[in-house]
Amino acid sequence: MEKNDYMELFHQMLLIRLVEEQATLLYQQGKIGGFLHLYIGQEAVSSGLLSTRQPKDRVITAYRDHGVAINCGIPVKVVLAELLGKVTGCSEGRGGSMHMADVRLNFWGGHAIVGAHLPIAAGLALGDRYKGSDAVTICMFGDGATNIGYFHEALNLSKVWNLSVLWVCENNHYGMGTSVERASAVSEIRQKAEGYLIPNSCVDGMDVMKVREAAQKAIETVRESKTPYFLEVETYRFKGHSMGDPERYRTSEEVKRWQSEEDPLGIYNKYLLENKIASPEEIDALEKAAEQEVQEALQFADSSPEPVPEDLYKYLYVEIE
Ligand SMILES: Cc1ncc(C[n+]2csc(CCOP(=O)(O)OP(=O)(O)O)c2C)c(N)n1
Ligand SMILES: [Mg+2]
Repeated sequence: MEKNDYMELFHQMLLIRLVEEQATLLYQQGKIGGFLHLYIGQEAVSSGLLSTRQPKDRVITAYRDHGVAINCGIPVKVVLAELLGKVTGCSEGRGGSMHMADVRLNFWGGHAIVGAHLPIAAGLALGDRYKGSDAVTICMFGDGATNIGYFHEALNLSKVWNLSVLWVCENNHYGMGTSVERASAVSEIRQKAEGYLIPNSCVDGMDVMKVREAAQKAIETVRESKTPYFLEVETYRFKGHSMGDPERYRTSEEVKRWQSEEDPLGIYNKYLLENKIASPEEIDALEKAAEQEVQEALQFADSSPEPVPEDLYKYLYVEIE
């Protein structure tokens, strides 16, 4: 990795943190409709994972998707515009928080139904197999999704058909209000992949360098072996499941401990300094520039127009020329 690559990784994580903090304020101001699931605490997962993908590799995720969208290359101003329901958003304001997508960037969304995008990932990979492409489909989902039927159907088919899917479980220890231990018969999630003879491993998701290394290996294993692989990433969400979660299922001490000892931005900041990759001044400058970038993006999103009512029925059907 060159110095620029290290700095870009920090930049990506910072952008996600800052966008999510802005989203919190915008939601409190009533400017965001529907639900809002924040990625704060999990920045190192998608930043590390997607820093190693090739443009032909497809990405698909659940509803906690703002960070994934940014890592896939959707500009911050376009993500914020989508959150505000503006026509300049990546789904022209029709998708909102849970339905970020841009297939030109090979980002296949943002899906609200728990587990339902796993069979779609299998389908994307089946399409690539037909075309003779060596692209890998990277499918991200939560621990909760592994208790859903779709998960088992999709893993089974990926093995039966030898599909090039990297299954990535973001184990943040909780579903909507239930811990893994209470909801899942198997609390070491990666064991579920054993049931389908899919090779697997687990990595610390708070350390972006560890995620990157594990992801690089996993993606190349899938590309070369043309069979699925399962990567469990252990992480933690620092905020509630969505806005307005009373969080009765965990203690504030537990949350504070993760926030102070396991902050992915803090861990990577320390890594950059200790390995003399960046000076404190360079890190400060990067932080200031990212803040400025997000402020400008916010102005763009806020001043963008809303979709017009006449376009309400647009995109219901494919228009054939
Ligand atoms: C099929 C289905 N059942 C229930 C829900 C309600 N629901 C939304 S998120 C969620 C929990 C999912 O947890 P997990 O997969 O661990 O993802 P996380 O929120 O932790 O990222 C539930 C039950 C849903 N969206 N879809
Ligand atoms: Mg979870």
